Amino acid sequence: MQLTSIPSQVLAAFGLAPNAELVDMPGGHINDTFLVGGAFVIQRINRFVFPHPEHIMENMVGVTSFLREKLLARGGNPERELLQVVPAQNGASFVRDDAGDFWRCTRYIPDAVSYETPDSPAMLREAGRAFGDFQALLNGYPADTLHEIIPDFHNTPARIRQLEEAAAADSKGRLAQVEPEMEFALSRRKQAGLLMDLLGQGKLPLRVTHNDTKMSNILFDPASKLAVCVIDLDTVMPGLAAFDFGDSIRAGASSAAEDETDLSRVHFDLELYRAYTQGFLSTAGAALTSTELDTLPDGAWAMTYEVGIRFLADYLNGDVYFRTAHPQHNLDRARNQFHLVKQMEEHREKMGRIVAECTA
Ligand code: GN1
Ligand code: MG
Repeated sequence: MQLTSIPSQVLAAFGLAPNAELVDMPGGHINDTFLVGGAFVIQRINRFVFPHPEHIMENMVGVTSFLREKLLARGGNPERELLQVVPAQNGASFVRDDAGDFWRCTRYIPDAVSYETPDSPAMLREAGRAFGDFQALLNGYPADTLHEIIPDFHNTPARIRQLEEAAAADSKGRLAQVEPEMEFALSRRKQAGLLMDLLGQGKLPLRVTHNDTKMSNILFDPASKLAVCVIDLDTVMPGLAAFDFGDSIRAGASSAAEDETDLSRVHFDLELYRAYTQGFLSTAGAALTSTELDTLPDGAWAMTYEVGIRFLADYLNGDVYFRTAHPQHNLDRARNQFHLVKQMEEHREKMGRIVAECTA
C-alpha cells in the first residue's frame, strides 16, 4: 500500500518538525519516498522486498564514505555528486517506528531531476558515463564487507525457477491468461545461464556494482542535461559489469517506457545503445576484461529478459513485489520487456560490433 504520510515519531527522530511540508516523490517501484521541508528525502524501506534494511544502510554508509573520499581526491563536490545519509538524532543511519518499519533520510539535492527516458542520445551517453564512473570509483572497494542485499538478485536461472514456482502455485488463477508469455520465458532458458556459467567458471570477475541502473536512478542538471548524481544505492553489492551496463540499456535504449502497452511504439534503438556504450566505456572501459566486453550485449539481453520474468512472476503472485497502478500493470510490463528482448536478439551481432568500435 502506498503511504501518504510519515509518522511524527520518525520526523522527530530525524530532528524534523511534525508539521514539515511533505511532498510525495513517486517513481520507484519499491520504497515510499517523500521530500520533507524542501531539504531532506525520507524513505520507508520496503520490508517485503528488503528483509534486512539495516544491511542496506550499512552498505550505503560504507559505500558513500568511500566515494566521498574518492570524489574529494579528484576535486569533486560530494555534497552534490553523492547521496548523503542524514543520521537520526541518536546517530543511527535509520529509524524504526512502532509498526516495525525502517525509515532513512538523505539530503535532497536541489536543481537535479530524474528522467524515465532520455531526451537525446547525448543524455544517455551521459548516463553511461555516470554509471561507468560509479563502477570505476568503486573498483578497490572491499567487496567482501558488503551484505548481499537480495541473494541471486541478477541470477537469471534462479529467476526462472521463481517464475516456475509462481506458475505452479498459480495463487491468483492468472496462469491461463499468460500462456504465450510463459512459453516465451521458458523457451529462452538455455541462453539465460550464460553469465552465471562464465562467473562460475572464473571467466568473469565479480565487481562492486549498482545493480539497478535504470535511467531514472541518475539525477541530471535539467539545464545542462549533465549527470549530477547516481541515486538508489539499495542494491549496491557484488555483481557483474554486464548487469549495470545491461540494465541501463534495457531501460534507456528503448523508445518507450517499460509499461508502454502499445508495443508498436516500443523499439530497441541502436543509436541510443551506441551512445550509452560510448559513455559507459569512457569511464568503466579501461578496467574491463575482454570477456566482460564481449558479454556486455548479453547483459542487456539478460537484464531485459530477467525483469520481464520478474514482472510476470509478480503478476502470477498477485502483485506483491512491484508497486502497480492497475491489475494488468505487471503483465503489461512483462509483455513490453519481452518485446524488447526479441528485438535485442535480432540485433545481437550489431550490438557486439558497437562495443568493439567503442573500445577500438
Ligand atoms: C525496481 O525500486 P526501483 O524502481 O528502483 C527493482 C529493479 C527493477 C526495476 C524495474 C530492488 O527498481 O530490480 O529493474 O524496479 N528493484 C528491486 O523498473 O527489485
Ligand atoms: Mg531500486
